[in-house]
Amino acid sequence: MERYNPTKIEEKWQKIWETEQAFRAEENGAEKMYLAEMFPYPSGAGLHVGHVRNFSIVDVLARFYVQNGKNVLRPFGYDTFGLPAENYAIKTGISPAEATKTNINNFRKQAKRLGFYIDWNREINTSDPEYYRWTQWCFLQLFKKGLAYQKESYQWWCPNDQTVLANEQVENGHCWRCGSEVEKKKMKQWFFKITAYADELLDEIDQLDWPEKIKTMQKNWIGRSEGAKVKFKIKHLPDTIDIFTTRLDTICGATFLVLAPEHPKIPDLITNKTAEEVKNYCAAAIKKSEIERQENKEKTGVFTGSFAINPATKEEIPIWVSDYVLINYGDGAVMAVPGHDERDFAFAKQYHLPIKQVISVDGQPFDAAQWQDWYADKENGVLVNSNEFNGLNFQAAFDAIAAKLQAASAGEPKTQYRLRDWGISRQRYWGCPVPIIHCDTCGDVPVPEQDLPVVLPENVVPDGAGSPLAKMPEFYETKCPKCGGTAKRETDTMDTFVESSWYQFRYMSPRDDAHMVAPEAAAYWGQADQYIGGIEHAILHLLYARFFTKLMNDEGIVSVREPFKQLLTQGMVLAATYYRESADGKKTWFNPAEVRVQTDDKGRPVSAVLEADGQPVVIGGVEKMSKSKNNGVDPQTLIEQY
Ligand code: ANZ
Ligand code: ZN
Repeated sequence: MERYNPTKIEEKWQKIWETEQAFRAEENGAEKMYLAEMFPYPSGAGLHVGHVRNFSIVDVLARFYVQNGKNVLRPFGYDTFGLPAENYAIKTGISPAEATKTNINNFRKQAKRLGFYIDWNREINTSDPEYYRWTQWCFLQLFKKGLAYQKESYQWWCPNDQTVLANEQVENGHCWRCGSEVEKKKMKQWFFKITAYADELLDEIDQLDWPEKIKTMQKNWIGRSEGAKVKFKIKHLPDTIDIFTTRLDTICGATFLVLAPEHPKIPDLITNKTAEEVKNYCAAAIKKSEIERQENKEKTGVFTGSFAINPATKEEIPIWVSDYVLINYGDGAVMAVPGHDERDFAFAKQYHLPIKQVISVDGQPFDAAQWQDWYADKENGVLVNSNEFNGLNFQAAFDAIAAKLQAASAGEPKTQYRLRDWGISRQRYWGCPVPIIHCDTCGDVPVPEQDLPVVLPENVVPDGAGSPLAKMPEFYETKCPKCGGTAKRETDTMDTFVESSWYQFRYMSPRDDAHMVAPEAAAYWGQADQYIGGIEHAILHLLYARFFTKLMNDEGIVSVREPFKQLLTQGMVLAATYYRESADGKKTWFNPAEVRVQTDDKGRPVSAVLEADGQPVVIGGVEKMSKSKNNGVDPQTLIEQY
């Protein structure tokens, strides 16, 4: 029998598919099915088998639904802005624009060779000015509504990549991309007000046909906490320290306040006697990573020298500073209740501060010398040592205390989120320019819509030392659109996650030069019915894409409020590893393609030799494909073989 010969057969059909545009999608009124993968970053290495796996799943679905009479849209594109392209340019001296072109051509060729069901008429590339002009246009709409704004704040700074990172891009105190330990730096940055959508982003998760695990990750990321804001009057000033607490019921046990070392009111609180010690403490603490500060180690801190008044007891309580309080959460200050919060307990022990019991559970004996887990029990406790609130349970106490504080304008119920506004400024070259002009007279002036896009200069090879745009007068020197005076163009570019937050809608009308998304196309295609990609995007990308969908829906651009109806997260592609170990314990890894494996009668590997010398190699574990283990497989060889 003749063996199936893919090279002979596929070439013929791939030509026919191409000339007949067999995979072209049109808005034709038939029942639609919109399928997409998370679009790839086209690296110089070409397609990885992980890509091939991802795209193949979408391919199978596309062909399945076509056979079932659906009008299938399966587009394809490239996520081209960002640090990897810029770092590659620094290394090779080839501009990101040029490398991107080459890499896209290679990716396209490989994807065509694989014969994927793709509507090639809809190809998009996010670093194409025809694409990012709409990112800029969208930015301007957000700016008008106050949803894009600038503020000075402490930012995560990656010393290696020389750029600011979003909260979401810091993993355990390290840069998500290069792994360097991050620092805090005070800078003026652009933000998107994602927190304005926190409730909706949280509440709508349950309606999504997504893996439970990812839904939970998103919920935790948004992190809604119900509690209260309380104003503690500063004893010697006509001013207050505001705090956020989820345990308002324990307020009569608040025996001191603790401020984050970055707290803006610290200078007003220090005295001649405490100034130096407080300043030194704060300077050292600010340099530490958030993870380091939250670790359960011995607490450190300093007394500011000032006192506040507990609004519930009218007692004078000392104001301290400690690094376990974070500036980015709540009000950057806590009312410390050492009797019922374990961290406050440890702090009070360390500095001999008073510990007061205000919650009792079943009359169990309270011992201020030793922490016990029931001290933190919110469900079963009733109030003690709390004046008129004695005997109340959590909810009753919360309501009564909140009412009393509210009447005295000293506090109110408050919902706090872990989610922060999305910092989108990057002091990097290879990204979408922020379409703002700074004028000394008029302030931040939006670039007029008819002047879009603000084109990123393409012939630039960054050197890794700061933003190249900030060193290019031909880019930043401009005239104010309002008063005509000399003005300076913004040189920050946007986080690449901005581009990938809305591309799924651009696919609907990729060549429309009058709309971000053509209204008829948006109405017809709605949302992606199925979206497929890596688990590594469970939080960042998917949350941002959901946020953008809501923004675009509010602007009347799209007809839906969620971008992806169903989500499938594919796993990692794994492969066997093979190695030899030298006498000093150094391992050399061999690619599976260089190795010949002997198997038993059940097909299980028993031994392996290196093809080149016929000598044995050790069979290692099956692991995620990586350069370090040399177990990657080039899809090209598989294409040729199969
Ligand atoms: C008094 C109290 C008593 C608290 C008690 C807890 C237990 P979640 O649930 O994460 O929202 N807190 C508030 N702001 C903080 C900050 N910037 N840095 C560190 N800790 C902060 O946590 C809310 C609780 O975390 C708040 O309630 C506050 O301590 C602390 F028995 O207030 B609590
Ligand atoms: Zn002006």
